[in-house]
Amino acid sequence: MPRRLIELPLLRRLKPGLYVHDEEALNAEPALDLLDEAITPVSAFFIRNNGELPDIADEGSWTLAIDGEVERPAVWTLPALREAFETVTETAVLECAGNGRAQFSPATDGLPWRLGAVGCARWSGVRLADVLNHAGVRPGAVYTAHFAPDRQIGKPEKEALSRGLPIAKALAPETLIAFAMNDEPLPRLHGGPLRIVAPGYPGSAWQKWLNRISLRTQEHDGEKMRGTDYRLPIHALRPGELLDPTHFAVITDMPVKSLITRPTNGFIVAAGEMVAVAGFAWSGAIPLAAVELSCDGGSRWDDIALAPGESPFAWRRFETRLPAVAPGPLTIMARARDTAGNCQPLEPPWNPRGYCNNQVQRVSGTVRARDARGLREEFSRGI
Ligand SMILES: Nc1nc2c(c(=O)[nH]1)N[C@H]1C(S)=C(S)[C@@H](COP(=O)(O)O)O[C@H]1N2
Ligand SMILES: [Mo]
Repeated sequence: MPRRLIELPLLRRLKPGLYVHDEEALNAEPALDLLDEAITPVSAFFIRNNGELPDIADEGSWTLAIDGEVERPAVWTLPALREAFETVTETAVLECAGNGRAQFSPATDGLPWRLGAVGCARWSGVRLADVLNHAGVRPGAVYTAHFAPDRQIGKPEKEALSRGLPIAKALAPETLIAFAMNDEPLPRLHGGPLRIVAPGYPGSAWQKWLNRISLRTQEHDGEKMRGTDYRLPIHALRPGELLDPTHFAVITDMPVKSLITRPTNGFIVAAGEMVAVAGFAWSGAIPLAAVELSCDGGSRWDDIALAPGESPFAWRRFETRLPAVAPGPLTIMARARDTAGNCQPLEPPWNPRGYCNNQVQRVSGTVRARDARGLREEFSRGI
């Protein structure tokens, strides 16, 4: 067995409050109240690995090779890369395409993520475009291919993941080769020393432990780029329908979505009190337009103010207080909409691998009656 980058007890110390789905590859997501901050701290950020964590003994000898359809192939050391290009910082949401998969019915293959495989961080690095332009992009280049040393569990000859980007996204100003997260050196668990940051694209496109970029004349067909992996059916499929992988397309821009981070499921509030409701909304390429809340199961939706985002790819905060009127169950729902009119659906958009579930989230709690005893206690406490 290769030495593991970190063992479970250390992960629990580094990231307390994360639910660990899978101890072998270390896949873990936070409870939603840990996400109640504009910038997700590293300690609460989910981790997703398709294989074994690579054992990176010596960061000093790390190199990044640029080859394929370029005029001048290059090999960069970390200091040379940082010296040659401008460092930029982009605040952006990173969300796993499988976030919310557990809510699909019938269930699909894949890690049963709840709603926590998402976070918003400050990513610093160099623009991928600057590095590619320095190498000279040949006219035939249409796609990037990204490589990393991690391997599938128990299969040292098989790459864990090798994905890429359409050349337009690779050359877009927001796309980075990042070496820092929240103003700290990029942690190994999050792909340090170097990772791709592709704002608005699914997490799978954010290659960690990046050591080679190759420009290609066709869509990259590396590990987890083919078949139904990180791909959606072009036409809606019903559960059980026969799958033809040629009718699937690579997931690019993520759909509009929102997350209520406060209160959490199981909340209890006394009748007549106010419930503090807060969360975030975000989208992929199409800008966010609005967020609405409903407290009556979706009959009535009320617009709620959205704070400005730190950048176009950051999530945006909403915060309000709702009166808990009648005793009984209370369900709060949030629904985001983008400027093209796309809206979060009430039912999950089913697909065979359970990707891109942006269904409206339901947070349920109880409004307690203010009984005589409660009132007496409040009286004795002088409230
Ligand atoms: N080398 C490598 N990069 C990878 C992966 C991986 O398994 N290996 N997983 C991808 C997936 S599916 C996601 S969602 C994100 C998760 O990033 P995080 O672990 O920093 O949260 O990393 C992506 N980059
Ligand atoms: Mo992912």
